[in-house]
Amino acid sequence: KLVHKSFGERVTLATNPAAVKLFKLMESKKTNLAVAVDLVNKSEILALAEAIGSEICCLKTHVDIVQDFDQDFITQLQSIAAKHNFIIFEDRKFADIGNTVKYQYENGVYNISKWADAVTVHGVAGPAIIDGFRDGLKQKGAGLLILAQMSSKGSLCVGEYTNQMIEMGKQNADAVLGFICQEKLEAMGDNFVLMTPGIQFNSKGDNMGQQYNTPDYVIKEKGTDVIIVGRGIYQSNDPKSEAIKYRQQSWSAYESRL
Ligand code: 5FU
Repeated sequence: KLVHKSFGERVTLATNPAAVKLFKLMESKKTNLAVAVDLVNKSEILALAEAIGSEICCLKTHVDIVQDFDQDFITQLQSIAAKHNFIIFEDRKFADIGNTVKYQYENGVYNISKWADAVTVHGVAGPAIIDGFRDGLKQKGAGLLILAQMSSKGSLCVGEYTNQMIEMGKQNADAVLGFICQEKLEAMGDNFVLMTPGIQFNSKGDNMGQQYNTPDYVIKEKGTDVIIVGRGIYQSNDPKSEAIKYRQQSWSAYESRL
């Protein structure tokens, strides 16, 4: 059985600035709920962010699905994040060589490095990918989330690959905020934030490989820190009250393991 430290204790162990910020935020705001807002219109995303902002620690974006993306979208999202005190994390899943991801992170239409507090990375190209992020991360005080495991059926991020991803994080703890995973493995330690997608109360999965667990299960039984909920919240009739339910279950699961 794993022994769990509180987010407050883990603030002092974290070495990435965004990890420090997130542990502090979760401890003070008392929420470990992240919401994946996979909507395709700027106004819908901003309205949802405003509605649920008080309940969440992170808002996860897929910025490349936003049909009417513009700089004003980012400006408004950042002001909602500041008002309600949550971080913004872009689930871009970078996976190329260091030199290319540097361009993808800092340039193009989205300028992700200017506004995202965290971004996701596949380590399949090897650890040098992280060098492509260092300048951009430093300027913003941001962090990387390494994909150690995935929620989808037949995922190849398993076994020795997962172990190598944990090792990559530990070797680059200045740049790495944490892991996207389905369970806490002992090697992950206490200085990283663990985030788990594939969470829903009322469904076991979709028809495209997604697999769901409950907040209770992944936090108590699997030892994760933050749950990432998408359709379970943004497709519900009342996203705000649904977010409150996910928040309550995930926070009390966290408290019960201390
Ligand atoms: F890394 C991962 C993963 O392993 N599974 C995921 O589902 C990321 N995701 C993301 O979490 C995915 O891209 C969606 O944005 C979100 C889950 O959304 P859902 O609607 O709750 O299934």
